[in-house]
Amino acid sequence: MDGFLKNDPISLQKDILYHVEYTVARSRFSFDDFEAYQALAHSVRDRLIERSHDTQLYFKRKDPKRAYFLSLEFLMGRSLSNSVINLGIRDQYADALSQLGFEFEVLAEQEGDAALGNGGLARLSACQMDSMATLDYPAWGYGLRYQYGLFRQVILDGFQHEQPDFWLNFGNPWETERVHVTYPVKFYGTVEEEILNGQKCNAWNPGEVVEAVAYDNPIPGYGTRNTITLRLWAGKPSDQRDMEAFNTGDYINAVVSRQKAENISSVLYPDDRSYQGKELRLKQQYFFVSASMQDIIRRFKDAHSNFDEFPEKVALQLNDTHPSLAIVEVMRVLVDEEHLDWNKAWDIVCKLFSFTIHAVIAEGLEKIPVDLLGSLLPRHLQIIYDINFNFVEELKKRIGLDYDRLSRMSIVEEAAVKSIRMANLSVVCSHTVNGVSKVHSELLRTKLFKDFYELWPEKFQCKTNGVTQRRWIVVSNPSLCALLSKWLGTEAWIRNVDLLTGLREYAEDADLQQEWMMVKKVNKMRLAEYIEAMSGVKVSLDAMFDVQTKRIHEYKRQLLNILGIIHRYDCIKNMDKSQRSKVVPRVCIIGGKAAPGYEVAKKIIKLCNAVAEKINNDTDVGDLLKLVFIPDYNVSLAEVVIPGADLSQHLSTAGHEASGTGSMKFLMNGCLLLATEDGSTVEIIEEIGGRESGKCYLRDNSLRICFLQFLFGAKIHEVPELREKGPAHKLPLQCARVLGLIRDGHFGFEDYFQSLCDSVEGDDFYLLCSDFGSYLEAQAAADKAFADPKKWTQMSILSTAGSGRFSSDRTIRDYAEKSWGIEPCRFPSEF
Ligand code: 26V
Repeated sequence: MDGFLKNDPISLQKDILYHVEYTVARSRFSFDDFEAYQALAHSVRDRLIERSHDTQLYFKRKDPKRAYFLSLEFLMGRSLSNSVINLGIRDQYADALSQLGFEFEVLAEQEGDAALGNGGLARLSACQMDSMATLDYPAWGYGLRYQYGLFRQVILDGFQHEQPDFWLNFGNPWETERVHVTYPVKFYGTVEEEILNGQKCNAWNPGEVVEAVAYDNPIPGYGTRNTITLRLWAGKPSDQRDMEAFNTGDYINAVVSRQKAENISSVLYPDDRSYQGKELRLKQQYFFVSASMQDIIRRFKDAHSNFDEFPEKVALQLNDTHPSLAIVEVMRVLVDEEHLDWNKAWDIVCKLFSFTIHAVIAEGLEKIPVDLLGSLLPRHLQIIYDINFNFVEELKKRIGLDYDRLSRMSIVEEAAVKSIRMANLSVVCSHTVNGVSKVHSELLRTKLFKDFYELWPEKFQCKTNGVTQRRWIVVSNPSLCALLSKWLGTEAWIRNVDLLTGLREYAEDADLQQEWMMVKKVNKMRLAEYIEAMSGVKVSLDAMFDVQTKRIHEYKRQLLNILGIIHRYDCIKNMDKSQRSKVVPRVCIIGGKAAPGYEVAKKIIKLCNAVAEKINNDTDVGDLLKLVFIPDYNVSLAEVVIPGADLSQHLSTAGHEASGTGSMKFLMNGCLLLATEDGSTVEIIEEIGGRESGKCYLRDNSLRICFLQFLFGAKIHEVPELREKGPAHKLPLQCARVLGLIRDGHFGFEDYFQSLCDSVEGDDFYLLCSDFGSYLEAQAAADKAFADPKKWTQMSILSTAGSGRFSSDRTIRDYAEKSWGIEPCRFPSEF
């Protein structure tokens, strides 16, 4: 049976007005844009709830093996457009609204972002949820409902300031609080041995209990009725503890403790560089893991009584090590609460987990000090020691008494601060270990987890990341979406992205090229309007829009981009009139947040703003060069920026970017990439042609020299040697001149910027110096290519045409088939 709700414009109008009157509690005769958005969102939510009920009941009936995606971070962005598009009722809503005097797009702009994550890893989780729903997989997402998501970035006088993200202040129409889905989560206390039915067992007497309450967020699939759930946990005080405090007469403290419990899920940690052994962060991890495991085990027990079947019904996906306490928690529940024999429990645990790692360097791997873990989770520490003991004993049998290797592989690190290596724990206990691109997976096998790879080669897999074309084309670039469907003669590419390759045969078609250019222009106009409204800077639509947007990190080398821009500026300043007439005009756009404690990254932001100030006010330069820093870059801004870009930059020092997913979004939107051969760009080159690639879909041979990307810089294997050689001999003249300009105060704040210059002229760890020359060459090649609009457009078409491999649909199918062992379970309906 289909749902109760009808989707014709009249029914939709009635629903919206109903929600204006009774949910938003405004008069249906007088409400503003925000209130209209709220009512609209509630009307969409009704439809999502209906579908999610149908999906859950269907899953319950079929009882397939389910996958649970555990992640501390989800960068969902906005939900409205994505939901109505996936439900297939966007146009009906637009009609309904226009009859009420509202414009859909205007209302969509009222929504704030759900920014419960930092960067790549978190947006990847969101893309993957969309693919799991669309491909009808019986899957759940689990995470934390932070009260404050990623901080808002405000730029004052060119400096980054952080402000809290009060995203829940105006309510969140997408979530449903499940007051009856709550679980107690225990912390601290002691462990005592007890005898139960003649058996020795361990009893954990906690010192604190916090209640986890579920908030469900529906994730609709596209072209299917299936709507899966992202369940996020929030902390609330446990009744149990309050009662005790109340009984002892400590009423005030009992009430104050309410606040303390909510603290657990109050704020997202905004630093994605290193683990600082903070107790609150560990508490968040366990809180989320414990609630999720209780929920998953309860669902299993509803239909099954024998834990032998657990791995046949449950697949658990660890998104990096952040949720890896889940391994220990399942062991604890099976042994201490379900009273399974240790070996039996261990057999079960080893069949459950698949682990994906997003880090590249050993320093990026999470370690938890034993003292901290032992005080917060005393029983878990014991279990980890036991797992490690068994593992090391087994290892000795396999490799003998190679103590160096044994200590490298041990889960426990015996260093100045004794710690638990969460990555080693995850590798030992998971049946698959995934890298996020080919080069990253190779790096895991040969460097980061070499010892483990030699022991268990079969565990290691590659699951190259992908992004969802629903969000990154259909939602964010409706003009391109329409154009693609028209030329491919079908909308089927939205579910089957491989069909995009069909565009290749029209890449030289003059009509397509014309329409393609128009689409790009419309998107550039939208971006230009945003830039002017935000910064007052007017940009020319004829200029090449050159974008680098991502978190600010030294390894991502935004500094290289800025040095290149200063070089370009300097060149223009030194040209005569006739030379200037030949310059290809550029609008350089940089955006991204620096972790609040990351001083170098904050300096880079200030430098960018200082250089922008100088260039944008220089009348000699005019439209030939503009530089814009976009503050508070987030998912919804990305939806404006990416479709409007001609060129996008991915400049990581080779070997430092595990994958990179931004490049895939730009590629889908027909942008050309200027990139190092790192992470996923290596595969993008393989797929759509480039330097040294056999594949090249350009039929005009003279174009072979143009390629589809502009690649530059040291390759991964060259990096160690270049670092060894040091920078002194390789400081190119142009680089020295640019650094000189900064040091001499051309952009002000010279004292503040000295250390940035020192880092390049000093040890140059990130190889800005050595890559500078080839970076400028790649930039020159991009200028040359842009000067020929037909060729550029052809390359742009081929970029979109070749982007299918980088859809998260492919990634998720890979996970389902090779890691999770699950199959689609589609609700039987004409959605
Ligand atoms: C680390 C930490 C450490 C301290 C506590 C907070 C926190 C939060 C997140 C992280 C890990 C960030 C890792 C990350 O985002 N990696 C990126 O993952 C992308 C998806 O696989 C990949 O494309 C990027 O190359 C990789 O940098």
